[in-house]
Amino acid sequence: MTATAPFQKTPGWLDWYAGPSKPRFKVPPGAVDAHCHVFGPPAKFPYVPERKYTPCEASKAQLFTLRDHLGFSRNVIVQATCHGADNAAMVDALEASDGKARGVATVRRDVTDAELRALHEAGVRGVRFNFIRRLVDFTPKDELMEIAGRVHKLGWHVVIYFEAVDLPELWDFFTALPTTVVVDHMGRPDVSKPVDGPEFELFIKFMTGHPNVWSKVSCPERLSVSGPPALKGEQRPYRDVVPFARRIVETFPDRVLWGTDWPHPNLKDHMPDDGLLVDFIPHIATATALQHRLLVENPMRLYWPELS
Ligand code: 0GY
Repeated sequence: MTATAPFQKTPGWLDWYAGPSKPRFKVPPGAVDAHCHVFGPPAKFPYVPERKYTPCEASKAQLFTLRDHLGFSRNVIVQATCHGADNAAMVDALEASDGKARGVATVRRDVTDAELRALHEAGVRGVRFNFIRRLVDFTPKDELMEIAGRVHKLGWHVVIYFEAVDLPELWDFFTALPTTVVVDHMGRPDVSKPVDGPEFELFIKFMTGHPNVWSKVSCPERLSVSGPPALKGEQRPYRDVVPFARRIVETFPDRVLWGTDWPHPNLKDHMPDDGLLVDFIPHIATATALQHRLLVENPMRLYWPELS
């Protein structure tokens, strides 16, 4: 039995796409992939027992190779639930990045101030609160609010991941957070519903009424019902997601981020070509100035303010 045998990946899980195409869209110099992960290697960084899935390995070296291939300059590495509150694999990647990666951690109430300072030193600038039931067990909101108060003092932000149907129930908690709040994947709208229907209007109201709320306009491959283009040359990849992402980019141009979500955990039907995901960007940020804010100015302001 090998050291990694207890970490057989979840049945049905697709491996990440090994030969991504070169994007046709050239990202601006200094672009940041603001949502991606590293997994393992499990022999060194084991997955936590409470995880809901076991991923395939996705190393820091593979992430940095993808960054260069796609034309990006920097990464924001987000702690994934399979590593729980053990941030070691993410921190290891930050430390190997030569300052080109920042991180978003998961911490529990018992994290010490010294541990938070060490995470900051490594490049962590936020914590993630996950409300997706298939990914995590419930954490009491008072514990999360206490963590938010502590990381606020370090100048960090809170990343929230939830499904659109749960926004009404989570509204009071989200709007009480003292930090900048970054929403993963546009709050996972149901894109088969109208872009001006009540569900997405509530998300727009959330961002409009709360200038501390940002959104990642990421993960068309997760949200799309129409799916990827049949052919690489198709002009409108993930076309049903475009109106949703475009509306957010155009309404809140200074509060949007974009990321690949590599290595795309939990995808079972279709694994995106990351080059094609980059080609999605000009469909949602059509003007050069919007692309620059989305890919460079906004992430730099949030993650590398000392350089922006
Ligand atoms: C994502 C999305 C997912 C997984 C995680 O931390 C995670 O395990 O975020 C998902 O399954 O939707 O952003 O990577």
